[in-house]
Amino acid sequence: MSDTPAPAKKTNRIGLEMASYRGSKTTLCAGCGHNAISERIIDAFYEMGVDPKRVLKLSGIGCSSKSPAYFLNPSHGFNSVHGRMPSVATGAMLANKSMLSIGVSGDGDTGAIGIGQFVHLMRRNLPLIYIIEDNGCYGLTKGQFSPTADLGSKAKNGVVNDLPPIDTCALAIELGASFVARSFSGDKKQLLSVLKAAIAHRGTAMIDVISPCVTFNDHEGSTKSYSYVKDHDEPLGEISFVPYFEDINIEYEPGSTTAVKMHDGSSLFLRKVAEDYNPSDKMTALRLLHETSLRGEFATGIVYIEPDKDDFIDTLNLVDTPLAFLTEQQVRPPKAVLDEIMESLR
Ligand SMILES: Cc1ncc(C[n+]2csc(CCOP(=O)(O)OP(=O)(O)O)c2C)c(N)n1
Ligand code: SF4
Ligand SMILES: [Mg+2]
Repeated sequence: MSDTPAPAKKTNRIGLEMASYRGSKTTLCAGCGHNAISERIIDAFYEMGVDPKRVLKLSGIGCSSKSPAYFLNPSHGFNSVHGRMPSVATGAMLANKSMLSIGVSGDGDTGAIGIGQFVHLMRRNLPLIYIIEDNGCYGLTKGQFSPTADLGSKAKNGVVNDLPPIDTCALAIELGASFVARSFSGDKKQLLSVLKAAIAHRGTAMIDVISPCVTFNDHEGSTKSYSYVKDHDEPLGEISFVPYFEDINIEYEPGSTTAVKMHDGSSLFLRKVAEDYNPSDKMTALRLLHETSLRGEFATGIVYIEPDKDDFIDTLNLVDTPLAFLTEQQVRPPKAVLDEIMESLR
């Protein structure tokens, strides 16, 4: 028997092992894009050293909305009603603004039944990482077209979609979201950088992740299959993210790189493919989304960013102490004030 001590387990900067960021075993189909996204979420929160007990996981209904069970087990979670996650997230963040919220939705959950809630979430800029696991179909109810399915896309049974898609990124930019990205579940490196930047962002970070449904939407004729997305992915450039707790030690050419200072002091470097692409310009971002979609392509990366925009909590001018921690005496007006109000109503 060897008396060599077992090697110490690897921990992150707050002393937690990767196991503290994992969730329950997935019940989704093997190969589902949603599982790869859960893996990247685990990596991003571990590498950023976020305390999972400070995290609130939210979702609606769908295969995608089951995902929060498969990451960050020690976090708080609320699996809400179909399309209604934004209102639950809003209530939760107003009650306790010290939490870091991550919501997972589907393209059906967001683009169909939940579109009304999505619209108001984006215009409020609530601090929330909002991920759409976008497979262009209702996976949980056996593959019907969702509102992000492309015009002319074919279902497994041969039916052709005759409605134009909603581009959730364009909609989010138009409505006022301050961080809008598109990625692909099969692009580990890009998705991890986008997620880390979203963790550092304060405001709504809307990430549409194309995430193929291997059971109902991965055949020829689908524009959300693994092979179609691999052939039509147009990365906007390379993303390097340096968290505030690390030294900036990356090489970049100033001429072709945009450096963005994040709310928490982290740095985001966007090495552009197209020289004229400016992710802080709304019109450029909307034009890019429109032009790539006309070519049947997906632009991936951070499409739009406005790191200093006031979020919903700032707009409401809440007291410093999270509302959930205020005492009864602090929230109830004194009797004299109530008497005065009553008197004024006579
Ligand atoms: C109020 C209500 N209407 C309809 C349903 C049925 N339903 C469950 S999941 C779903 C769509 C899921 O699609 P999506 O959000 O894209 O998630 P995916 O399963 O594709 O990940 C529907 C219509 C429901 N659960 N509740
Ligand atoms: S049905 Fe589709 S979306 Fe649902 S778990 Fe299976 S592969 Fe994923
Ligand atoms: Mg879906």
